[in-house]
Amino acid sequence: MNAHELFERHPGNPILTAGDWPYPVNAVFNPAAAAYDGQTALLARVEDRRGISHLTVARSANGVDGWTVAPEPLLAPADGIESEQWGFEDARVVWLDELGRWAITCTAYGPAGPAVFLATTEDFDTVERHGTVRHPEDKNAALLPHRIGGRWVLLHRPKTEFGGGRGEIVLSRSDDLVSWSAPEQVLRPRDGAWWDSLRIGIGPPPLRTDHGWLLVYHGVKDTVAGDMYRVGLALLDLDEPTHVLHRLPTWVLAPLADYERTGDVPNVVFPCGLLHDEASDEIRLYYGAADSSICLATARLHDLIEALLAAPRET
Ligand code: BMA
Repeated sequence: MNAHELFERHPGNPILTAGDWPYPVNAVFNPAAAAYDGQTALLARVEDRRGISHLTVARSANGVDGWTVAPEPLLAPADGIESEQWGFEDARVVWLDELGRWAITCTAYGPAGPAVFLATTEDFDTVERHGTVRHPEDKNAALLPHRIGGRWVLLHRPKTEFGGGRGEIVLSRSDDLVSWSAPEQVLRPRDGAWWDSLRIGIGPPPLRTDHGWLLVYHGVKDTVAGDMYRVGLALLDLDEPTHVLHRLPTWVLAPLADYERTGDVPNVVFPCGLLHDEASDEIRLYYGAADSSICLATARLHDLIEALLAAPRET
């Protein structure tokens, strides 16, 4: 593997597969991550053998192995609700101090297309459903952990003819997590041959650092062999997150390992979870590989910030 990559794959990858599930499933991938109760909790996307996804919690003391997978989904499509009839996908989880709860943003998939769905939990055992917060087509959403200028901020990726048609990252603001302002542009796909030229979307909820919000995002390029999903970094202004301070030109993680190149959807690395350990400065990035398994890559936050601060604002 490339010695110059900022992220290092865990030697135990893939750390979770369909075979680890206590009931029959097709694939487990694209997990959200939370440090909860002295453990790592992952909220995995689980695709069943109909092709419909739900979200299930896996817990581990060290975040690497010894996982206990819950016997029941935390969030699964309810009978009779059309907007979620094809499942819940790709969760992001963030702790909201003000509410004393974890916010879960995920994709609810139905005939109108993918929409952004909000739920909250205190313990990853039960959820409160808050419903659709962004209508189709919209996905890849996460809240910032606290209000900015008195308002909640949701990063998301609409794809409608009225805005965001190019698959760009935007943000919307809310007083109450119910009504949302018109989307404001944050980061756009690059042009032409760039690795992130087809569309982009956030990865995990942005991490607050002294230098700005660390945004880990996925970028897609269309090739004659199909779409290629890679991972990049940007740094957003802490007080005005529409303001991009720096954006790395090169990707930081690409599908190179066999388990990323081969699977239900080849050539996909898709991160939805990030944990930072302040004592060791380790960043743990939890990602889906080839829409088939759950993997872990690690880096030092210091190295990521150093690389970003040396990068231009936009390229
Ligand atoms: C995106 C999302 C992800 C998936 C990726 C690759 O559009 O649906 O869930 O991992 O495609 O198939």
